[in-house]
Amino acid sequence: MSLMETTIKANRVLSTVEKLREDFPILKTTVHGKPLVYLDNAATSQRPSQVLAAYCFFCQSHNANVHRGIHTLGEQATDRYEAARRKVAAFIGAPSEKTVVFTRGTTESINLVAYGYARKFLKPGDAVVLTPMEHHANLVPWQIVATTMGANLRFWPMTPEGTLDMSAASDLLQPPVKIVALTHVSNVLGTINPVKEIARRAHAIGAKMLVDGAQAVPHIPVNVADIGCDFYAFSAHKMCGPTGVGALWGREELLDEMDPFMTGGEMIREVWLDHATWNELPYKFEPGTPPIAEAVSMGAAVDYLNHVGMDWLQEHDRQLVNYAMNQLLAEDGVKIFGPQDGRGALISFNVEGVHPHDLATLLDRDGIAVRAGHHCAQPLMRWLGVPATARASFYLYNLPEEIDQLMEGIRRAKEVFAYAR
Ligand code: 7TS
Repeated sequence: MSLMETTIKANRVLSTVEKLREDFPILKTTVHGKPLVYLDNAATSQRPSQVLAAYCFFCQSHNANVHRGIHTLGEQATDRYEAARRKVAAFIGAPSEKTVVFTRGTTESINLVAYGYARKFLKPGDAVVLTPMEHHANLVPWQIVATTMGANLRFWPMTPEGTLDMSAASDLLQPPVKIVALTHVSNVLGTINPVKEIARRAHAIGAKMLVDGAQAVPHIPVNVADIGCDFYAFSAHKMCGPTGVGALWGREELLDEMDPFMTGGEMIREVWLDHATWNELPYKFEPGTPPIAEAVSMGAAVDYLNHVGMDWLQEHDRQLVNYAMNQLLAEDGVKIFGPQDGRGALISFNVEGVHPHDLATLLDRDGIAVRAGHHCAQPLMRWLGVPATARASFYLYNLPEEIDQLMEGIRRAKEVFAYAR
């Protein structure tokens, strides 16, 4: 591509961002008297007016419980809840909407597989393969289920730059491995894992594969059929949607064989005093009153991301991350964690002589929101040899100027701490 074409493309991306920012009322907020610079999108993203309006409209016009009432509002609520499921299913390339279960989010989706599938099918001596870069949500449920079932956990070795060492695959993926569970995109390293290749290799030994897509679905076009995995988990609140809702996609035959994780109303077909039978998919896994307005707004978030365009979003993320990466690499005393290329829309880093918590506190005074801490990945922090990192994470409304402000904030923090020493 010529320089001119590149510039035109970059300008188009920028003017689009300026327009998109108008959709996010919170971006006009000030923090400590400074305009908000929101760089904590990997923790949760902001919501556009369209998604907020969808929530309000549902509550004002169609609020009722779902799958129960013969009355008009009940039918309208059910129609909208099921329409949201169809949107979510189409967004991730799910072959059937029956295979999309609404949950409270990624954490619950993974627990559903660990308790509903693994606790039923794992046998003593079986193994579950995980990676050291997992969020606790994709580690602790497996620890508990493996202990209960007498199974073992195996961990995929990583290269020094924080990618999976693919040369270890043949040794690692051997019977008695029954489940491989890994993140699509690391919430600390930004690493994008080769999930398609790993699914193929897992299936070659008869293992099932779960992908934690919490950091992927908001940022990259995801197609579960193309990946070829067995389960895929994600949350609405990192993709312009509300908290309290997310989804699990699973292969129909596996969801059929699985036990329910939680039981009660709605997930049953028939109940006697001493036993019960289960409802059809996906209701077997949706006990009680679901997060109805939240699911409807998750559907609105999908509409919004489709309107923005996932290909555009991916390119925008790539430009922002490259811009931030180049600046951070050029800054004295900054150490970056994770691969330099081919990464997701976030960068974890530390500044020499400044604790990440102090850095985040100083940045907050300038209105800049970043996360500092272990990012719910304590084993990964040990692997990195640090107690914590700072992390800047980007989304569709972030601008290069905001990265410039981050860099200025980092420089000010360096000065404060040089002076303090
Ligand atoms: N998996 C990954 C890869 C994540 O990044 C997160 C949340 C979860 C699972 C859990 O998602 P939840 O919606 O069920 O909470 N990650 C983060 C983060 O990096 N900072 O705050 C939350």
